[in-house]
Amino acid sequence: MAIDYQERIPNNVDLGSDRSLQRALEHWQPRFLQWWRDLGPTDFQGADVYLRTAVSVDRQGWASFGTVKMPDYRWGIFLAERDPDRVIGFGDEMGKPAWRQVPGDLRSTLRRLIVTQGDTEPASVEQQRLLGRTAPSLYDLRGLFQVNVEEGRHLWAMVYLLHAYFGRDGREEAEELLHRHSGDEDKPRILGTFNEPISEWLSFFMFTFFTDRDGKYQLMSLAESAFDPLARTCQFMLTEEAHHMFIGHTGLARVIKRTLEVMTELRTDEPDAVRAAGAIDLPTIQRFINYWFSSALDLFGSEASSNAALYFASGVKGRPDEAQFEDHLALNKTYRLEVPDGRGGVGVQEIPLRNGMNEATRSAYAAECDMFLQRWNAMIEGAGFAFRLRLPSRRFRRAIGVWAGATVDLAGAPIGPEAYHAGLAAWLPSDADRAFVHSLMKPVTEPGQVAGWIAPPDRGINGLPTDYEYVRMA
Ligand code: BYC
Ligand code: FE
Ligand code: FE
Repeated sequence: MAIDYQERIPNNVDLGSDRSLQRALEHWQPRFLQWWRDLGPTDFQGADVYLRTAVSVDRQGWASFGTVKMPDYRWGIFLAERDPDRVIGFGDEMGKPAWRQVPGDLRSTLRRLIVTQGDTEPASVEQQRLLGRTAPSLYDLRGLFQVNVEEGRHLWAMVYLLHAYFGRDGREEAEELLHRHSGDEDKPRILGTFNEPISEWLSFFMFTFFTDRDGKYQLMSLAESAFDPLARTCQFMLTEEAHHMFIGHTGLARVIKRTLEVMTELRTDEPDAVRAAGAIDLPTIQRFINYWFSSALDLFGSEASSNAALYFASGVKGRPDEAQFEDHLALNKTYRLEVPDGRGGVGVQEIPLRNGMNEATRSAYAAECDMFLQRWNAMIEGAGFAFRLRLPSRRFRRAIGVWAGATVDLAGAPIGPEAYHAGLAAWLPSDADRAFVHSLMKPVTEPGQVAGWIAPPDRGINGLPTDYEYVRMA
C-alpha cells in the first residue's frame, strides 16, 4: 500500500478510514511531541540531522533518507503486510487462524506485554538524552539521533496497538507511557535496565549492543504472536532494530581497534599507559561488559516462569524463529536448569519446557553476544596481545530469576558474600573507571574528525562519505 507522506501520521494501516482512532492518535500526538521536547535529546532539537525515515514496508526502499529537524521527524505506523492465511504456529491453539482481534480472556495479558514493550522505547530515549553533548563525531551524533527517533517510532507502534485494540484502558496506558520516566523515584520505567543512566558513549555502545539485542529477541518472540497486528508490528520494528545493534557492535569494535592501535604503538598492555594515551584499556572494557551483559540478562525474565508457559500455551508469545524448531507444542518435555542448591553449591532442576522458554531465549542471546566477543578477541590476538574478552556467567549479578541475589563470581561459581562484595570492585566499573571514561567525552563537531578514544567508522551512512556533515547545528 502506498503511504501518503504528507498525512499527519504516516501509516499503512488505513488510518483515514477509522475517524475515531485517528482522532485519538491525533490527540496523543501533541503529548508525544511535548514529551520529546522535554525528555528527548537535549540541545539539538533545532539541528538539521541526516536521518532515515520509515516510509513503507517494501523490502526494497522501505526508508527514505534526508535532512530533518528531529521534532519534524515523521513518526509513522507501519505493520508488515498481512498474510490472510496465517495460522498460529505454536502452543495449544496451533493451526487455528491467527487472531485479528484480541481474545477476551487474553486481553490483560496481551495489554501488559505491549505496555512492557512500549515502556522500554521512550525509556531508552530518556536514558540517552544528554549524550549529544559529547559525541565523538558527527557520524556518531547522527547514529544516536537515528536510534532515538526510531525508539520514538517504536513507542508509536505500541501506542497504535493500545489505541486500536484495547479501548479506553489502552488509551490510558498510552498516556502512562509518557508519564513514567527512566530513573524516576515515584514512577520509574517498568524494567530494571531502563532506569540506569547512560551518561557516556562507552555505555551507549554497550547498551545498543546488549540491550537493543534483548529488544531484537523479544521482538522476534512477539513477531510469532497469534495476535496478528502485534506480530506484524514487531516484524517491521525488527527492520529498524538491526541498525541499532549495528551501531553497538561497530561502536565497540572501533573502541577496541583504537585501544589496540595505542597498545601497539606503545608496545604495552599496561592500563595506565593506555589511558595516558587517551584510549580505553581492555580491562575497563571488560568491566563494562560485565555490567551491561548481566543487566541485560534480567530482561529475559525468570528461568522458570509460569508467565512464559502461559504465553506459549495461549499463543501470545512464541520463541524467536519458532519455525526453526521441530516441536511447536513443547509438551511433555523438560528443560534442565542449574539452580542454587541452597547449600552454597549448584544443583539441577528439571522444569517443564514451556516454563523454561525465557531461559532458552536468554541462552540463544548469550551465544549471539559471544560471537561478537570472539571477533573482537581475534582482533586482539591479531595485534599480538594475550588479553581476551569474556562474557560473565549467566548467573553473575542477577536481580531476576533463580540466581537473583546469589553471590557468584564471574565464572558463576558460588562464593561467600564477603568474597563477592570484594570481587565486585574488580569486576564492575569503579567510580574511577567511570570518571576516566567521562574525562574522554569531549565533543568533536568538525565533519570527518573523530575523538581520540575511538577509531573512525569504515563507511559513511547510505553511501555518503565519512566526512559528510551528518548533523548541522542550528
Ligand atoms: N525488571 O515470569 P517472570 C527493547 C517481572 S528491550 C523488572 O520472571 P516474564 C529495547 C515480571 O514483569 C525488549 N521486573 O518474567 C531495547 C513479572 O512481574 P509480575 C523489551 C521484571 O513475565 C533497547 C515478574 O518479574 N520487551 O525493546 O516471563 C532500547 C516475574 O516474571 C523484570 C519486552 O520485555 C525486569 N528485568 O518475562 C529500546 C517484551 N523481568 O507478573 C527498546 C515484553 C521480569 O509478577 N515483556 N520482571 O507482576 C515480556 O515478554 C516479559 O514481561 C518479560 C518478563 C520477558 C520482560
Ligand atoms: Fe525499539
Ligand atoms: Fe532499538
